[in-house]
Amino acid sequence: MKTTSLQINVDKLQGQIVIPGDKSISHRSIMFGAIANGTTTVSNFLTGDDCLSTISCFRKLGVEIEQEGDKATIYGKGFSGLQEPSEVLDVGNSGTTIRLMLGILAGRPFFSTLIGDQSIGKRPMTRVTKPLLSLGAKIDGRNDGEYTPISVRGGNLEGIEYELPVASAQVKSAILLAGLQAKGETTVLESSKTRDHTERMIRHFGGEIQVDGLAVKVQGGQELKGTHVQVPGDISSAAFFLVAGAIVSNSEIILKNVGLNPTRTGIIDVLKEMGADLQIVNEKAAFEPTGDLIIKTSSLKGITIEGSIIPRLIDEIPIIALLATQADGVTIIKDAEELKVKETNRIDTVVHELQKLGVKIESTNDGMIIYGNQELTGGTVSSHGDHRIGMMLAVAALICEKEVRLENIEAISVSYPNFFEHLQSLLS
Ligand code: SPQ
Repeated sequence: MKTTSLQINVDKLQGQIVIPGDKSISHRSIMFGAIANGTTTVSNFLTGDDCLSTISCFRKLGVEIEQEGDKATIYGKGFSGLQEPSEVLDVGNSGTTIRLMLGILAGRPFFSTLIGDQSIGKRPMTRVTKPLLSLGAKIDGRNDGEYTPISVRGGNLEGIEYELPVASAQVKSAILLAGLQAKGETTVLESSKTRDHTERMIRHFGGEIQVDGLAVKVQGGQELKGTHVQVPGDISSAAFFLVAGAIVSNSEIILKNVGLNPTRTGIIDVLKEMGADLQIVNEKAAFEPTGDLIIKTSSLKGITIEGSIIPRLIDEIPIIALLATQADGVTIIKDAEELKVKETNRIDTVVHELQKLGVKIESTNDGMIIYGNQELTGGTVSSHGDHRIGMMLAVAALICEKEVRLENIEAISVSYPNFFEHLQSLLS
């Protein structure tokens, strides 16, 4: 576990960053490349640890994948080309890998076992395994199937209609991936719209999917065809620099090639509602839309964030909490219980770590209350092995008065391996 002193008390951030590939889309580019027939090429693939875990799992399922830097080529042979693995599939720290793979493996007539790191071992899996069991897969795991290790013997699936008890793109995606291998039709009914990258990928790979409001339907037995995937920059990574630019004095940052899928842009809505000086330029339509973002030092006001916007910014709540410390007035975050089952309990870790820096912030059952106009002091903080907490604390340090030491800094490479290089480029 590495501990580092962070850059503090910065007087400006200036420059331009090309945001690395989207994590959710990079995972799916490998998965869809593997289950499609023919060759898939991927550009701007994210080389974060999580996406490399996805590649390693599919290689163990017999899929030939070449990857060099941000380019990947997958030689897919369809669902039936996946082979029984002779080793356990290790997803590392990646919830997306394990949950989406469960959907794929649910339809495969062979035995496989999935494991992950300590954090994965605490994340709930019955939200995925329960609907997959009703499609007909045989799945078991520790604590009645709730936790890893999880074993799957798949095959002979029948389509179902399933109402999601939680707003989760991972659960929706797992059911759709199983549904593609099931007899008949599979319908997922969402409670709130979650990120729709899986739906877009199905179409991009030549499949059909119907989306009618919160109802998503796929027919089983479709053939997907290999294609090219241009991964946009990750708005969840851009969020750290959007907030840094807004809260550090004398700043102007240009963020290039950011994914602007409307199911992910809650952070932009929040920044605008809080009064940030944010501009979107060079918007481009594609299977995943993109644009460039320009953020300048801003005067902010506190707001309440709740309801259907929450799934559109769920991964940005740690950095939004920091943003709110610099706003005029109180910010309240509600309806965000899902934060408790991420890489860490992100309500507790955000509140405790920011308190260590002298911030006045309180946790609630489903979110937090953050007081504005605060001066941050300094201290020793920890990522607790959670990449988003680590990056939020590194941005917090920029406005701290005294030394800040960050423990377990290496977690950041899960989603943003060159985060510190990019931050450094804005300081010089
Ligand atoms: O992959 P993992 O570990 O679950 O990653 C996180 C993150 O912060 O990077 C969550 F901890 O993102 C999830 C996100 O919260 C990625 C994701 C996806 O790609 O489908 C969906 C969201 O999770 P969920 O549980 O709401 O479906």
